[in-house]
Amino acid sequence: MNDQLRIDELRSKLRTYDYHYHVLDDPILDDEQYDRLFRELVDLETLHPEWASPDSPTQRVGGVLAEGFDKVSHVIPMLSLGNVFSVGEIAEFDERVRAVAGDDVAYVCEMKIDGLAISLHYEQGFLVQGATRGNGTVGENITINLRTIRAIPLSLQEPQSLEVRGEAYLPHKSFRALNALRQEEGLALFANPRNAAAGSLRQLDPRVVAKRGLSFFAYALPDAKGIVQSQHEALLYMQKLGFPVNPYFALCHTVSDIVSYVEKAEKLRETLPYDIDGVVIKVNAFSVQEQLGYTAKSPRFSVAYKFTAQKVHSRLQRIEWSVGRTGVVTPTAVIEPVLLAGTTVSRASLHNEDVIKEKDVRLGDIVVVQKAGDIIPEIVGPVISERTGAEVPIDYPTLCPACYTPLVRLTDEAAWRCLNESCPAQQVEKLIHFASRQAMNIDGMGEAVVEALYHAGLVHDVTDFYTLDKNVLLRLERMGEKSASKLIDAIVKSKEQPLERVLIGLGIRHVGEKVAKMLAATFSSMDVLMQASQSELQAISDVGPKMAQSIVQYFAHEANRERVMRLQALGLTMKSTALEQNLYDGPFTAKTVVVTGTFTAMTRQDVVSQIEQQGGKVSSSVSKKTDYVIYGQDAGSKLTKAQQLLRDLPDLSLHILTESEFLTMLKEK
Ligand code: 0OW
Repeated sequence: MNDQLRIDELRSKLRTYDYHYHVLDDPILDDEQYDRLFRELVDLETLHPEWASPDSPTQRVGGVLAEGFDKVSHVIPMLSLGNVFSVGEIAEFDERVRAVAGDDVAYVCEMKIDGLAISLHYEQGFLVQGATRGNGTVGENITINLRTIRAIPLSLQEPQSLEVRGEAYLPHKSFRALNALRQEEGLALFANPRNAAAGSLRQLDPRVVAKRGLSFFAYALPDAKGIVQSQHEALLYMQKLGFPVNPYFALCHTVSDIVSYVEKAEKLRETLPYDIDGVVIKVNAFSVQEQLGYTAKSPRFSVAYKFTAQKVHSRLQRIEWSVGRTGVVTPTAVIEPVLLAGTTVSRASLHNEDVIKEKDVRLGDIVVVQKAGDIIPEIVGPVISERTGAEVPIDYPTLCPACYTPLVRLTDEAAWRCLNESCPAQQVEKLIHFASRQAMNIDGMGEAVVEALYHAGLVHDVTDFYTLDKNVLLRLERMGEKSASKLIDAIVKSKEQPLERVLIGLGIRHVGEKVAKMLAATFSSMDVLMQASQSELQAISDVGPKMAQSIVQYFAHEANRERVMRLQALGLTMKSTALEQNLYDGPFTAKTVVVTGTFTAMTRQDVVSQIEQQGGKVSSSVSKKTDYVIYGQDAGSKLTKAQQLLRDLPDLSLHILTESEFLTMLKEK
């Protein structure tokens, strides 16, 4: 093959590989093969400068070191976007659009890439200029830097002359690598990928930019020149021209379509390999976009819904009081539905009376609602400036909302409690908890079924679950034949749940998942655990005195012991994991240990069996292979040999331990 043909073939191959890797995010060649082809093309182009071409893949990193960047003006301004933060504001945007465009309007929603807005100009299909947004009308000519971004095509699939706009951004992977490098070089780290992208594109040396791993998503044709008539078509067209377009765009026809897109985007956000900071909502038809036009600052046909900084305002409508399985009465704020971090929120936690008093939250207040770390939302406090004087202070109930027993507040607690053991609300909560996923995990035994069984008088205590049969279940409304037998099977299956899950299900105060696992891994059966003394329990790491006392008190209670025995009689196996629990996970696992001298706290044999129990090997002589030497009193030559070894070979991984150091390490296990 002659050189010219080979040059054309190499250029086309490398462009295809670039396209797959950077545009389709679907590499079809490994870097080593790519580099080999690239080098062959560079050699051939060096041999034949007459066949140079500006869109050859070898022409990405080139040009002279710039002292600075020339200014370029944007014929069509690159404006910023108006921001919206709530469903209400999305609806207001929609109303404004419909007021002009009528009811037959559609939108395109796109991920709002958190990078740098860029303008790319192509002449006859070749990239001739790349610029930053700047102030919207004047930007910086950073063509030589943008050429290094392999996601940006140097030439188009068609010889079009047009402008494409999009976002240059730094994927998380490149961002982490860049900051790791800066960390090593003692340079200041970039705060976020957006700053890193901006800093990278301002580099004067394109070779530096090329190494940063920047990427690009196209999202607008400022002047579609009649080629396409809508944003949706424009995105598809830019894909056809060879641009990477963010794949999550969608046509939306109503506010609720947009809201569900936003909710999906918020969830997706945690998994995307690049930062997004919201959703861009655009009127789809360009004719309607023209009708709407621009304000001085931003288009009227597009807004950016910004993911909330996790705080929004809403009106506090009322308080609901619920009684938990331990009798604690908890206030839940019912608020006007509001979009918060991707979900529509209508309830938020108010914790307890102290919180209500200290925040001075009143019925009718506009309140600040936040989602701290994506758990249930909470009320931060009232917006005092919005007060009209009509707000009503909140009175904590004095009687249990479920059984009207007077509530009590224990001295050192903030919570008001209902102490009535047979309080229906508490019974139901206990049953729900027992059947729940983290306890006995009885498939199909959700809150609604438990409530129905309880109020039908079919189940009162957790043991009643195991006396249910299908016919009894069929008496429940909306319980069909199939779901009844499935539920019975699930109940029977739950009998095999291990001891730790039964302990969680019983809801012993202060005993959560972690401690339940500890107990089940320490005691060989429920019976042994039920006899355990306070000191035996406290000897277990993570079991404090309060917890040990709560466990002893629980089993000292006749009714609780009877419940456990009834559950055993009903076939629950409550298998302990102490037996098969993998003891081989201590500091001496797979270690070679020499024991020497006499011990006080335990016999020498105890020391040996403790080590062997962890899968350690006890040997009689000290060598370079010894990991530990444990010595008691009157330790002899073995200890001196170990000390000599350490003097000769300071890097030897040999540790010499006194008896008490050994005991401390055992405790830490
Ligand atoms: N950041 C983005 C994005 C986008 C503009 C152009 C036409 C209407 C607004 O992902 N997907 N789509 C647009 O469309 N703009 C975006 O970002 C803008 C650019 C300038 C300020 C915003 O970051």
